[in-house]
Amino acid sequence: MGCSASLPDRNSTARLTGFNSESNGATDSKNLKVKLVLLGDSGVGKSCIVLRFVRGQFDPTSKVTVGASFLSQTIALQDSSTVKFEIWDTAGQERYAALAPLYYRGAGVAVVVYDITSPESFNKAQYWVKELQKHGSPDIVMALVGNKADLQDSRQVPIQDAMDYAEKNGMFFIETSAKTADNINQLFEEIAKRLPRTLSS
Ligand SMILES: Nc1nc2c(ncn2[C@@H]2O[C@H](COP(=O)(O)OP(=O)(O)OP(=O)(O)O)[C@@H](O)[C@H]2O)c(=O)[nH]1
Ligand SMILES: [Mg+2]
Repeated sequence: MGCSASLPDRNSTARLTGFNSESNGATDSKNLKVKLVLLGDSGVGKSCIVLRFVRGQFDPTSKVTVGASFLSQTIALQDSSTVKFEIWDTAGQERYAALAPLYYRGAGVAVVVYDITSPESFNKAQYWVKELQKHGSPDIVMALVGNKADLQDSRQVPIQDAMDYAEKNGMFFIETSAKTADNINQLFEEIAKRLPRTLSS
């Protein structure tokens, strides 16, 4: 079973918006709702990151995502504010690349994922960053994520290269492991902290 295949289809409840406050449309900077899109090469672990974040599970036999999958998760921050992430987990296979704009348009957050054992996936991540810079929302919060950090012995993307790239492009950077859960919650918490608080619906 794939990391996304076990998730319920909640497309019908999706709202294709960027930042929004909750509470029936009233301005409420303490309860944000944000559309988040995951982009990156096939096999880097996007669906596994989402499954780990939402369900606390890992699927070593994860199958490729077809089209995209949607699910949501709300987190509470230390200041008692909440952020509801409406997550679009896109398909990384080349044949689905043309669909990506449907998911990143209007997104308040983009999480661009690569695999630390794959330089090709790091190149692909840079392609997505450029694409977002050209066609994404101007105020989009972008995170660069080096996944599979548990595979240190097979590392091929130096952490410094990724840090430098992220800094140059104004992105938040973190290495994660969906397998061990390392830094998965931290990724979403750090994104939540970086969201603009003054926007109303
Ligand atoms: N070792 C290790 N393997 C991982 C990790 N995350 C995912 N994997 C494995 O990588 C493979 C691909 O994971 P997916 O989450 O399905 O990849 P994806 O990015 O969603 O791929 P597409 O849906 O095709 O875009 C699976 O075999 C996972 O078990 C990780 O953190 N560490
Ligand atoms: Mg997937």
